[in-house]
Amino acid sequence: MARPTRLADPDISARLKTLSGWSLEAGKLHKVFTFTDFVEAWSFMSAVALRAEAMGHHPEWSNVWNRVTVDLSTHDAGGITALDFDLATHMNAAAARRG
Ligand code: H2B
Repeated sequence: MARPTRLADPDISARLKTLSGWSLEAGKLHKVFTFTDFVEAWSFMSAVALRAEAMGHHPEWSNVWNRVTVDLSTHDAGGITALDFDLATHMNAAAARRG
């Protein structure tokens, strides 16, 4: 699969406006997801991990009990690409399904 190229800053800003809860931090798409408990947080991570693997695109993330902190960028492209926005959109949907 052809890898996408990095997006320009104005494009990133425009796309961020349509993506609930995400911001630009240190050149990456950043969001902290909070769930009711650890099981919900881990369930979210499990579901997203399978999607990420299928995409061949993997998040930088960490978990503390009910909290999952995520930073997305495309290492191969040296910045943020459409793949990061695809994964971020999927994460928002996966989180919404878990309240
Ligand atoms: N994940 C992320 N976030 N960025 C990448 O550039 C990337 C990846 N590259 N997952 C993929 C794996 C690449 O190394 C493999 C060969 O597809």
